[in-house]
Amino acid sequence: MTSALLVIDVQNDFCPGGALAVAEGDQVVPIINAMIPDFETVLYTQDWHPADHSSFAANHAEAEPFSVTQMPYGPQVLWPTHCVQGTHGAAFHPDLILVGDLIIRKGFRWAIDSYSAFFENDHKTPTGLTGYLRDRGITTLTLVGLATDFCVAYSAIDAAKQGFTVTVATKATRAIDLDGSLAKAMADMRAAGVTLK
Ligand code: VGL
Ligand code: ZN
Repeated sequence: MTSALLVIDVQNDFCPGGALAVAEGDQVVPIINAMIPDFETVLYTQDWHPADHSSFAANHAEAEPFSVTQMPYGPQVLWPTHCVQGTHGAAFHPDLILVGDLIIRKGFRWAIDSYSAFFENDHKTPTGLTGYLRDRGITTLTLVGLATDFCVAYSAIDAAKQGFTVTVATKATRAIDLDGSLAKAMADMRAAGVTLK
């Protein structure tokens, strides 16, 4: 069994004071830092949007942040502008230890959002992470980071569907919790065979 730690979106905009702040988002940083030495391989994702990204409410006439719109690939929450490429908000939390083998950026195509580290929100366009992990002989993943009910959950479910053995270390995650999204994400992860620890 070769295992890796997959650190999801621990970026300034998801921490208190950020554009899409997750309550207590920064509290995962010391917990993740303490876990890192236990893993031979550490991978990170970075939400990385162009300023005109179609997932931003500001780029839709009269749309409120946190409303839902219909995209060609299905329903999409319209978010406050966040994690714009090259900005402070898109940078990793300054205290996060970056010892990584790989940083995978996602959400950089104007027309499509990407919550999952594996597939964009059409559930079809691959990021290449599956191939990377298989090539490295990695079979087992532990996921941590932000936010539990969006990027962590989507990544965990896709990883399980791709045949990886997946654990989410919930002490090292925090949630947005939009309209019951956390309870739904927990149920969906369990149904997909993800271990919640
Ligand atoms: C995320 C909403 C929009 C996340 C990213 O990292 O969970 N959520 N973009
Ligand atoms: Zn985003």
